Amino acid sequence: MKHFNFSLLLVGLTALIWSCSPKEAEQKRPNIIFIMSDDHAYQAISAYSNHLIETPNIDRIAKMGMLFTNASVTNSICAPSRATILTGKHSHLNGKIDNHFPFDTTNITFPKILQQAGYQTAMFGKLHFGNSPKGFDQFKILPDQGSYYNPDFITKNEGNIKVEGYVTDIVTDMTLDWLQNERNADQPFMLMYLHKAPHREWLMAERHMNEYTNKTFPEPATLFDDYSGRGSAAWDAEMNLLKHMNWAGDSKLYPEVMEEMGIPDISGWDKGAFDREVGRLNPEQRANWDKAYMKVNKDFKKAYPTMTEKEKMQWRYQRYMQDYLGTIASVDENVGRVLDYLEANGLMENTIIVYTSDQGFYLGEHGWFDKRFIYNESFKTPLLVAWPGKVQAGSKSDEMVQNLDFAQTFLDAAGVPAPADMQGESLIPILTGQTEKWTRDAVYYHYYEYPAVHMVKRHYAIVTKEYKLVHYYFDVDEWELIDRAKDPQEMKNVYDDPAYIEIKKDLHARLEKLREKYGDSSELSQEFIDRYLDDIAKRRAGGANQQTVKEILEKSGRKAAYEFE
Ligand code: SGN
Ligand code: CA
Repeated sequence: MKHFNFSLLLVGLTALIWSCSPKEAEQKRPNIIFIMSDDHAYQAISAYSNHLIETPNIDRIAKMGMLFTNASVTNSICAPSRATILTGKHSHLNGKIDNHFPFDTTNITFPKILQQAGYQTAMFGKLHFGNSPKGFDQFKILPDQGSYYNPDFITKNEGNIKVEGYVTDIVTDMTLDWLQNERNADQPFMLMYLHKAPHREWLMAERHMNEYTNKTFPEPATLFDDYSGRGSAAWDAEMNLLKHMNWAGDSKLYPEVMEEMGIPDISGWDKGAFDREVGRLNPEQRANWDKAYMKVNKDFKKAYPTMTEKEKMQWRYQRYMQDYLGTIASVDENVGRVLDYLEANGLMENTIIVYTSDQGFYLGEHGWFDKRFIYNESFKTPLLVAWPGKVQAGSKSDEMVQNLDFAQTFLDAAGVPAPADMQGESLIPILTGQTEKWTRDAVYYHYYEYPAVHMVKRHYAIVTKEYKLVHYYFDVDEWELIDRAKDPQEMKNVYDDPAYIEIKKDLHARLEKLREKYGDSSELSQEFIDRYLDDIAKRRAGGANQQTVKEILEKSGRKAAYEFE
């Protein structure tokens, strides 16, 4: 009912605003292109640092506009981040707390509002909601996680289709085709161009395989972290490159090579993952794939029998980076194609171009891959925004902005009022150099998907520019305090250090206030926990080890009444 009233009000308001002088107003309303990749770490964008890869095209956006060095997410995992982006609300309010439940499409989202306000809307690529997007005039999306090779798409007008080729190129072709042939020049547009890459299992385009499988990358300083300075959450997580990464599915060993070398299947879906992805290639594509990866396998067979544990870790890191960064090479090229199109067609002038990721990612820091944790590499996310004429070229901001802020930013840019219950803040003041209007000094974080794949414990936190105060809960009750300035690599929990008594007190009080402000509470979390436990029973915890899940549930005093195989 609340939503219905709001929509009516909105239609009325926008009609009022745009009826005065439609022509003039239409010209002013900016187009919006929201480019998002999946799991793209800021460490792998050269506008942030070029120690791993050059991304000249993504960097063009920062050169034309603003680079955010302190952008973060509210819940570092795929579908919840996307839900927060669309709704401008924290997970506990939009209901999408983890990857498991489908998104509640009755939520008010900024695309729905912009569509009602006269924007032409389209989405291409990965959504990962378990249902189709609402508020879009056109969409072609990948089902669930999607595939890298010869991917399937769910489309608004053509049903389900399979397209031959490489996913990053195809999603871009669809985007360019829409810009060229479907875009209505009389309307402003809001386009979501959403890459699957560089998501696991990191499969690159044929044209990059030879180059990237032969590259060597610098190791992060914390590759051999033993987690001794922190609590049980870091210890218990299953994200270690050596211990938890699949040898076939991730590192691209042929299943028969694994067998020959006596390497066991770690996750239970290792060889299946290899077949699922590589098995999609047609014979010609497969022959090209083999050209690069047979060499990788041959070299490995020679080296493996005498490798130390340390060398195995190093090998896995190199393999990981080769494939992960190889997928980013295609993302960068394709972002370049879209920017070139905008330039060639006079669309740069009045278009907001955003490049971001659904969250950050560990590239071997702390010995990890994946995300979920509040430690910097996955809490922070890349954010580059261009808006020629409005945002100063080559500018930078270290303000604590979040994915929570996109909805209100876009509505603000379009001159459309945002619903009062959206929880972000418009970034327009920062983008246009009026930073004195930006007052946020802390952000709130809450991660829920546990017990589940990668076993990162539930936690909520307050983050300021100086500190992180984190509470791990569910089957533990542990607090962590990180001094961000003194310990940028986040190796030491100083919660029990007497030097931090006052700081701790202050942060606890501020955390409580933030939880109140955003309407999060233990009671609400309990409701979600119960819902989640039901889900575990049904879905077998999304790849997590069932024995571990059972033990965790028992240990935390929660029912063991569920059936486990
Ligand atoms: C899959 C991946 C996980 C990943 C989740 C969530 N395993 O389960 O490593 O954390 O997706 O990723 S895989 O072997 O199937 O790739 S998310 O980006 O969708 O949140
Ligand atoms: Ca993701």
